[in-house]
Amino acid sequence: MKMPILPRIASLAVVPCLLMLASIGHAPSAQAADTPRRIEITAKRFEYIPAEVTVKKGEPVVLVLHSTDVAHGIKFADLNLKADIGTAGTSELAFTPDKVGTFVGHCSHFCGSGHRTTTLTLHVTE
Ligand SMILES: [Cu+2]
Repeated sequence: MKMPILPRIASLAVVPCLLMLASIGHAPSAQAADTPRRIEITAKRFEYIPAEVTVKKGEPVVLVLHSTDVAHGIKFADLNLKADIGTAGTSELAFTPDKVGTFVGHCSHFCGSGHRTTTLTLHVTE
C-alpha cells in the first residue's frame, strides 16, 4: 500500500497521452527518421493550404492531401510525382526527396476557372 491506486491509474493514463504528443510534435528525433513525416494539405478551389511546404532531402515524407470540394490532383513534373484526389477524398503521396531545390506542383485535375494557378510549392533543403 505504498502507492495509492489513484495515482497509479493516473500515471498509466499519462503514458498514452505523452506518446500522442510525441507523435504530433515537431522535434526531430531518432524515431522520426524511421517514420515518414506526414504533412497534411487541404486542396480546394483554387489553392492548397498550406501553399508552401519545406522538407529535407533524404527525409521520407507523406503528403496527406484532403479535398474539401471537387476532385483535384497534384503533379510535380520535375520530381516525377503525381497523385489524384477524389471529390471530398483523401490521397497520400509518399516519397523521399533526392534533390535540393524549389519545385512547383500543379493541380492535375481540372477543377474550374482557377485550376491553372492552383499550385503547391515544395522547398527541399539540404
Ligand atoms: Cu485543378
